[in-house]
Amino acid sequence: MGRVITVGAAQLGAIARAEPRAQVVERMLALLAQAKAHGCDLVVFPELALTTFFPRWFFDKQEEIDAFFEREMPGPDTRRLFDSAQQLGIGFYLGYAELAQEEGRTRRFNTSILVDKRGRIISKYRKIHLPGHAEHEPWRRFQHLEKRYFEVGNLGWPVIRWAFGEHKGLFGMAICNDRRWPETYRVMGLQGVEMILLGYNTPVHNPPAPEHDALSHFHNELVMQSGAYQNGTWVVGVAKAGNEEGVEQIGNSIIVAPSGEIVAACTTTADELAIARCDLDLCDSYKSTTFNFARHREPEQYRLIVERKGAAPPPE
Ligand code: CDT
Repeated sequence: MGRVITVGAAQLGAIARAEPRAQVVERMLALLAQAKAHGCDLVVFPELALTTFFPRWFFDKQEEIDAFFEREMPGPDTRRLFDSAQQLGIGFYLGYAELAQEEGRTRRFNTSILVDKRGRIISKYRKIHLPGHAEHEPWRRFQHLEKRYFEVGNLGWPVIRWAFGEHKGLFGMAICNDRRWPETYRVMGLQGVEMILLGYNTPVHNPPAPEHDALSHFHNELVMQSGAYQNGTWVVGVAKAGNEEGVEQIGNSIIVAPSGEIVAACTTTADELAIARCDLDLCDSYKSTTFNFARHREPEQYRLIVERKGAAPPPE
């Protein structure tokens, strides 16, 4: 039988700057209901799912920036998502901009949460790999100011044991640019992760390296497929897609098995649900053989190489 969790990759199409959160939540509720009708235990929404991808603009007024942030979760507009999750008995991953009061100051993070089938937040992650730049760069067709608007996440990559039904599994989270870095998967792989949930907003055009544009789908699949395989874990990657305020964003939301194979994918750049029955027991076939970390990793060698800042000199 295995430990099967049915997962919905709930891709969102473009969100206009003027679109109110309540309307976006309405779109998400429709996807939640659709997911429930197909027997999903868990739905994964994108990064910064409640608003347009605001780091594409330079704002100099803090109140303009803060209008895109959530001060509480659930808040007045998002409460319905939590209520619906509880009524339907379905969990969800949600990415949002978090404004927190911590250490006696206001802090801003690019955050995701995992909410269980009773509508309770059971895990939180704050994005570590913030891409882009911190200063206004007017030469770009659009900005990518994540380094200006967010702090680097300070929660590590927690992996939690979640009983999603009659079975339990080990779940972790990552956000967008994190997926391009092997450390993201490996830090969770070392904690035994069995499913990584990951939302993203990826423009087709990368202003500093337009020569990569034609490879944006290839790179998207490459990193998630290799991260899944090399750590024997499922990866659920979900996009905010389509032409958002003149910026084309990739869709290409995928569910990847521990074999590295894509088992479900969205085919549009609109609101769309891709569903897969994911057996967490499949992880073991990789974790206990090719990627048996205890048997085959050589952390002492890695440490020596890093300390030496390179390979050993050739023997005399
Ligand atoms: N949101 C986010 O992290 N986007 C980045 C764009 C980088 S351009 C290659 C991403 O990695 O998709």
